[in-house]
Amino acid sequence: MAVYHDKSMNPVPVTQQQSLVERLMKACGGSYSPATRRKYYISGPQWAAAYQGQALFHAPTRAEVGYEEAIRQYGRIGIAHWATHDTDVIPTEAIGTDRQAEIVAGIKKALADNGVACSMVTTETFHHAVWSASPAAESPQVREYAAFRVSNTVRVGHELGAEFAVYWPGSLGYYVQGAVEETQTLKWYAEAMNAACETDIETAAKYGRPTLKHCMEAKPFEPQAEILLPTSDAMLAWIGSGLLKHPEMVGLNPEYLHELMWGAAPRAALARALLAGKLWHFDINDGYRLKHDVDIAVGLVNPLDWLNVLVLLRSHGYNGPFNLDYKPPRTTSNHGVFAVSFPTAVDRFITLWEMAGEVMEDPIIKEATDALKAGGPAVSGHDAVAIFEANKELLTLHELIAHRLVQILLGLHRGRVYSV
Ligand code: GLT
Ligand code: MN
Ligand code: MN
Repeated sequence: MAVYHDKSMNPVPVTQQQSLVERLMKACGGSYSPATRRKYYISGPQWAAAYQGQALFHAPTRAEVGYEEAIRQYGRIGIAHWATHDTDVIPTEAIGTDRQAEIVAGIKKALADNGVACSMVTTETFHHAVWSASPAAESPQVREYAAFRVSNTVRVGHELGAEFAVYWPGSLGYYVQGAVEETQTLKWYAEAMNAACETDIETAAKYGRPTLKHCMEAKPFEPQAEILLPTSDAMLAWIGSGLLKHPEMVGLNPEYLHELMWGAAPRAALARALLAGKLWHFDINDGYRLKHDVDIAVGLVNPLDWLNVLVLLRSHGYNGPFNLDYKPPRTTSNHGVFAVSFPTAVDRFITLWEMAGEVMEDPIIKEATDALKAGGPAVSGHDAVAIFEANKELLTLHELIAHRLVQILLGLHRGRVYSV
């Protein structure tokens, strides 16, 4: 019979497991203070804190976490902003009722008590059975209900002081081909966005606030098999298609992993959004190419790519939210969610942000980049071989820059040496 218990290992009593986690967290070398963390426009979604570890093939491993607890913990950690779906906090049947008003009042109190601000609201248009044929379904009743839901979310957003509204059309698509006519569905979906923007203009005037920034979030696959707006680029085309009454009110909320999932270079996708003036909100997380939406915390899989993403954003003055849209793994306990998962995600982000600043000031990278831009000596005429020869040696700098970026990531520029 197999021996499962190795006698040289001491089982860790249940009562000592949390303190072990706390001690090893300290041994990891400390953390940023809540005051430092609050300086960044970082938001914690209600659904990330509340995620219970469930999935299609996975039963939940954690207990529910309500908004009071999530907001309290975010405030304690120094995550100064909170974001939510309507139905994360308001049961579907209470949407638009007096019960909603009571819940919203409770949320306002929790935010104020914990020094947390609501940055973003989003409408759940994917989970409930009513969305089974998408929010832009053939049925006029469904579409009228979708317009009501997004408009209601806009009003809740103003009530809570949000700046952004996010839309994730993950159910806008199909499993079986032929029944859904794509151009019609995209037009109907635009009608919902138009309703949200019109409600926003009215509501903002009533509250004396600026209108919200309406941000589209793409995901290439899941939950529908085929998705009509699968990438940020597809959304830019839809925003500019002429279907929207207020295209200037609508931008993007790219998610790092959602771009990686379809095989894109997230940094290039972000660059295209920047050029279009539409990079307004950013969901930060990590994961793997061509896999499902694993929503791993920022920097745990692709820290070098993340460093490069942040160099791009820092050098273009991106000042929108960094939304921690990840899912604490189902192996992390309720205690671990707020003792390890969120603080470490925030601290990796801040470290990578700081390192991006170091990259931008690094004299080696700077000199190499300037030399590449200066190019080699002038060549007369259009002699391709001569032009190549004049620049050839400089091009080695591409690889040197990549090496230097890894050195910065590994801390070699700050004292780590090759020999041990
Ligand atoms: C859902 C999705 C996320 C989106 C949310 C916004 S919904 O949790 O997986 O990536 O950001 O509605
Ligand atoms: Mn997201
Ligand atoms: Mn995701």
